[in-house]
Amino acid sequence: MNLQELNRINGIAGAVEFIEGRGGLPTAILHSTHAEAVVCLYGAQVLSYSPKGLRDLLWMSGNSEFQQGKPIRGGIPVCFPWFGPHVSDPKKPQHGFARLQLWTVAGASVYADGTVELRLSLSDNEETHALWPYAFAAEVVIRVGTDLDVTLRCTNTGTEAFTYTDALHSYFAVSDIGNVKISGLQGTEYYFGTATDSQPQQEEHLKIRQEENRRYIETSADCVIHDAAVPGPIRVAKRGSRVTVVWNPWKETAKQISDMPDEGYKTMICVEAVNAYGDAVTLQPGATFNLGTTIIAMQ
Ligand code: TA6
Repeated sequence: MNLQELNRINGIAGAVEFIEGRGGLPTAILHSTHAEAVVCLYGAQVLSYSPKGLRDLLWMSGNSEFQQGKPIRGGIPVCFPWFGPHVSDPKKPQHGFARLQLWTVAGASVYADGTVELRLSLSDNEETHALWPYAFAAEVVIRVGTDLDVTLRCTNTGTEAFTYTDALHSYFAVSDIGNVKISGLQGTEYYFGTATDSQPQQEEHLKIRQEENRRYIETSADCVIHDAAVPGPIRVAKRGSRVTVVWNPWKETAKQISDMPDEGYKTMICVEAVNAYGDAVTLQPGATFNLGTTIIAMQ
């Protein structure tokens, strides 16, 4: 569907507009009474979320390529149907294929309170069958209002059960990583990097002083990102997830990430709602599962 048709069928005057975005990728601009958001149809990826009068809460890499076949580095990448490397075939794309597919617009709405909703869908096709042999219907529902709410819904449309892992891999913009502390994870067990033993977080606040790739297990708690240089912390809530990942690549790893500026690690932190490790999702034929995250600017 070209942009003209997209706008004719799903556009809503003053609220939902489809444009040719960066790299020529079809992109939706969502204007609600409360906030503005930009969503790329490639990957069903939220690229930015700016509540009225506030900065963009999401981080986007200045080196992101916006090119089909490559992931977009920033915003909220959708990882599905696996999180991280594929368990048995490292040649398959990291974090699954959802962020590398062009999603279809399933609909858009404006609610009475001014919230704007965009629904994007993806179902199995030749490319997904080559990577994962199951029949599915996935939907990403993005609600832009006083908060940003994103749901990844997956239905098993086939005749056999399947198991998948997934994530809403949110990148948050921060003034400087040295100003940041994250609350909500005290006492929660986590695995650090490749460690095989977990340990509980002792501190009330997690401060990032080195490369961090922490996989917190058995937690559905909200996290709050405090930034000493920015008034109003960001609350990150989630649904349908028992794993939270906190990631910052720090200096050396950032240099090895081609689509991240060397200094990019200083202005971002990922706090991710995940189903993985002991928390994978198994769906029987006809069953549906929702993973959701809500991002709230606290003022
Ligand atoms: O969620 C953390 C993580 O899995 C890290 O291990 C790191 O690789 C990151 O995601 C980014 O992955 P990407 O494939 O987007 O480079």
